[in-house]
Amino acid sequence: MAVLTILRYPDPRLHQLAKPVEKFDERLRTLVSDMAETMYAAPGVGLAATQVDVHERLIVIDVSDTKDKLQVFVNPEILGASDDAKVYEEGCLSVPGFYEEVERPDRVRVRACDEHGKAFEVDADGLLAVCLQHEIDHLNGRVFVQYLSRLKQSRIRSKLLKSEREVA
Ligand code: QAP
Ligand code: CO
Repeated sequence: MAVLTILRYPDPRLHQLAKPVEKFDERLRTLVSDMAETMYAAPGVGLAATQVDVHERLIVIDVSDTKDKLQVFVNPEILGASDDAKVYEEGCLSVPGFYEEVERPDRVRVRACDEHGKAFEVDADGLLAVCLQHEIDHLNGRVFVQYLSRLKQSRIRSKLLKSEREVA
């Protein structure tokens, strides 16, 4: 088990398109457990492989209060989304300290595989629906700040670049 390094916006690697997972092997299961450990350590509710610089279609999510309900989505696909949308205040482990309102479909139906290659489908609403859409965006190279105005994006970008310089 290992806590992995999380890429920070505006790292260009956050905009890479992730490739489908082809082999459901021990390497994949080690990555799943390292990503789960990384998410719980943060702490966060969701993490996409892209955020740990692995450009494969894999997400871990735990939206439970007790933090004991890990959900693994390999090669997730959005099959359908509700017409009605909802605004949610989102954050991101790759954009630490920033929370902004984003509007997305209220409910989504997602098909994925677990870490053993077994296919399943979920009808998600509430936080799980937001989280699935946010994390699938990461796999497609999209960070939630890209839904904000150019002005907000550039403010967030320069504040994070400045805090990186201060740490160095
Ligand atoms: C994505 O985000 C998400 O800024 C997961 O300083 C967020 O786990 C989906 C976090 C909101 C739905 C709603 C953020 C931790 C965690 C921070 C996260 C921070 C520390 C974000
Ligand atoms: Co994120």
